[in-house]
Amino acid sequence: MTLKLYAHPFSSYCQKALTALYENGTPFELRLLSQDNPQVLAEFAALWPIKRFPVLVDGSRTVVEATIIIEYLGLYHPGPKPLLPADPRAALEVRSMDRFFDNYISTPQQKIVYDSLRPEAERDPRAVADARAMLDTSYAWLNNVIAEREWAAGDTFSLADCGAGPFLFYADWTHPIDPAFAHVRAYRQRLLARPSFARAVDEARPYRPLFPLGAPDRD
Ligand SMILES: N[C@@H](CCC(=O)N[C@@H](CS)C(=O)NCC(=O)O)C(=O)O
Repeated sequence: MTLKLYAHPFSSYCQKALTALYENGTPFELRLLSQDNPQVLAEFAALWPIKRFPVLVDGSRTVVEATIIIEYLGLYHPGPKPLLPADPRAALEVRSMDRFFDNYISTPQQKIVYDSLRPEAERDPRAVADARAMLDTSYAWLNNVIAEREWAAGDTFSLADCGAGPFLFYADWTHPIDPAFAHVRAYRQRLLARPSFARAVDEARPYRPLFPLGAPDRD
């Protein structure tokens, strides 16, 4: 039974799941979420009324949330490169870093972008300022942590790096990482050089004009 991923290549959370799939060479069918594919959109809405993507379908099973999709793949469709350590104590550090990237890099980054899409009168400058402050705090914290590590949780590329790639990618476009955070910038470059994430970035290139704040001419 072919795995189906309901996703869009330009979406950061989809790139998180795609990086895991590419990392392990896991075969799947992309169900592209696009206004040009009303049938796919209808299937997606029926599968997950919350309508956040990606969503993975494995036979009769629907799996939501990028982190859970990656954990699910490791359990039911393992490949050559496990993205969570077998040792539960080591896995805790990976999960902790995964939560950091979701909650304190991606969430404030998305808040800034979604705010920019609202009509002027409905924007929330205070929330945007708070989100920018959170990103600065997160960059500073990460700069210390990643100074000692090649990957988010140590020497091995993991679940946490699958999210770190797209989230730092778009966070830097949204709220540039100050050159003072040299370790974060170097880590972002290591992620961009990782073939699995580089493939996701390349597949999303045609969609760059869609970036609401304007995509910079780099990366
Ligand atoms: N908690 C979800 C978040 C997924 C998410 O926010 N996806 C974005 C695309 S990157 C989305 O669905 N946006 C559509 C919307 O907000 O309506 C996960 O971890 O998968």
